Formats: sequence, C-alpha cells, structure tokens
Amino acid sequence: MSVNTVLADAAGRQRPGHGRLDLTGAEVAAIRSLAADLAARHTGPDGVLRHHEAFLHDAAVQAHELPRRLRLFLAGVRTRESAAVSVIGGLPVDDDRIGPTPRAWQSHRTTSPTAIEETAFVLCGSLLGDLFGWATQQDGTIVHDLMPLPGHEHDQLGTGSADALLWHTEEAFHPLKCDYLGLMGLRNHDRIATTVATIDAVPIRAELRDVLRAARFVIRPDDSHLGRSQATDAGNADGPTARLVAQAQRRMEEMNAAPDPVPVLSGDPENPYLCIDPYYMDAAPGDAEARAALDLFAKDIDARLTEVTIMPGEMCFIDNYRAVHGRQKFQARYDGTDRWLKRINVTRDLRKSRAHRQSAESRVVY
Ligand SMILES: O=C(O)CCC(=O)C(=O)O
Ligand SMILES: [Fe+2]
Repeated sequence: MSVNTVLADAAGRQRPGHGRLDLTGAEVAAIRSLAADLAARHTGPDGVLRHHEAFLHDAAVQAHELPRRLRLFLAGVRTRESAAVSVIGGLPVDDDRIGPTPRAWQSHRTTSPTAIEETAFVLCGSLLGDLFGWATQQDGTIVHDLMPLPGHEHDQLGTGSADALLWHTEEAFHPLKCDYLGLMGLRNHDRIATTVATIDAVPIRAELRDVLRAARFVIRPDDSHLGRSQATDAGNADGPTARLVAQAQRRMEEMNAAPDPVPVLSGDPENPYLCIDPYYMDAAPGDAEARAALDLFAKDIDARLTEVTIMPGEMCFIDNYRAVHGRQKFQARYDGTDRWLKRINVTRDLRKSRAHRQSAESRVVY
C-alpha cells in the first residue's frame, strides 16, 4: 500500500508521524458516487443539505462501502496510530462550481454547492469515529466553514488571517475535545499552510517528563467558544435551541473562571499523548517549575513545527492527542477567492459526552 508514516518536507527532512494516501481515479469515482447518493437522500426541497442526526447515522453506514484501501488507511490511523497527521488527496474540486468563498460562516442557511465534497469528507470522517459539534461554536453546526472574516484579522480564530494562528490542541481546555480534527480544502490560491507538529517529532527532555505529566496546568476556553462566533439569531434549523446554547455558554464561562488543573502529557510515558494550547494556558498559580517546563516544552514544539498546505480536495485528519496545529498568517482578499476549508470534529466514542447531549443520537455537545 502506498502509505508512509514518515514523509519528507520540501527541504527533504523526514516528517515522522505524517501519512498520505493518494486516491486512484476509480477510488475517486466510487467515493463521489457514494457521496452523491447520501447527499441526495438528505437534501431538502429547498436544496439545502441537512447535517442532521439522520444524515450522520446514514453516513456511518454508507462509509462501510468506501474503497477498501481508504478504509485500511483510516483504520490504521485509528487503531495503530500509524499517522498523527494524515492527508488523503485526489478528490477533484471544481473552483467555478463551488461558488465564491462565503463571507459568513452561516453557509448552512443557503443551498450548498459543496454538498458532494462535504459529504465525501463526512463519509471519511465517519471511518475514524462519530462526528459532533459544539453548541457554543458556529451554532452547533457539524461541518464548519473556515475562511477569513472581516474584523477577525487579528483574532486567534480559524477565521483570522493577518496574525498567525498559534499552534494548539483543538479545544485543549475541554475534557470532551475531539480525537480527530478534519480539515478539507476547497480553495487555497495563495497556498496558505496549516502548521503542525507531531509528538513523534518532539523529543521530550527527561527532566520535564514528571512535571508535564502532573495536573499542574490550567487551560481556558478559546475565543471561538466565548462569543465571537455565535449566531446573532437562530440560524441553524438543525442546531441547538437558544436555551441550550445559553446553558452551554454558562458552562464555558465557568470553565473560564475556574479551570481544573490538567497535565500536558498523558498515556504511555514512552509514547505520550499531549494536550497543550500555550496562548490560553498557564501553570497553576504560583507553580514556577511547571511554568518553566511549559515554556521549554513549547519551545521544543516550535522548533519541530512544519507545514502542510491543504489544497482543494485534500482531506487532512489531525490526531488531536498526538499532534498540534495552527495556521500561517496571510493577507485576506475578501473578494470571493479567499482560502476556504471545511472543518469537522470526530470523537472515537460519542457515549462519553452523553451527559452533555440531549439524546443518545444528538451530535451537539453543550
Ligand atoms: O486554518 C487552518 O489551517 C487551521 C485552523 C484551525 O486551527 C482550526 O480550524 O482549528
Ligand atoms: Fe484549531
């Protein structure tokens, strides 16, 4: 199988923890056909693809029919941890047909010219686990749109641009954070890179190990959960009610006011998982040793940061326990041709968030 766990970057340096699968023409045709069938079953009379529970349930079953090589690749990512950053390439994206890059993230309100692409993405994500959304983020939407937005240029948000988005674990502050973050490229004329570092590439200094494994750190919710990307009216027909969103926001505020101490490293000491977001993070109050360890470890990650440029049709799955990610800074265009990505959150076990979802099949965590 043409699957590598060590790839090289542009300068020829080895990239441990990276994997890539390039789809054949026959595989692409099979994926598009499955995606078209699934999308057709869940597109309403208004032409809008509904990302509701029935769609995701149907997707999880339809994913069993994806090409075998793709299923093997993602099974390896899931149970062998064969790659912490995996790119699946080969799906075509017709730049004209998908229309202009949206100017607001509420694109679920309009007909979706990207239905096939995002359905293919949902199918692949379903091989890694269960897709879910956050009540406090983009209205509980399951498939997010990511593009630069006016007014967000200097924000630490996926919709920022002029400042680099500093590397982080996705929702590092939250015990129910995703296992995998999926990013699919739809448009990227300026070849703006996602930055990544895999834990496989970062040597962990012996003197830091015990400190980093102890619950001596606090991480606060990021701005995407504290108001900046909330709807101003009820926009998502399949999304959470205003009452639920308000309850979720209160919980985020509590986590912001009094975050529980957590470790940075966990799991197998020789092959650890990491959870880190320096911008929103600190050592527990007064713990100078933990603060110094955090700074040094963050420097070691900085030194191993590399770039993955997600081009149209490429799907990148980031193991949120084994890699951190961010984004280069760039100049937004705001003319309909900006970089545009779709984003999904995948958990290996929907059950563990049951106390924070309305029903067994609900996919919105509050
Ligand atoms: O735009 C990117 O490449 C990454 C954005 C990001 O960090 C995120 O969506 O979580
Ligand atoms: Fe992120």
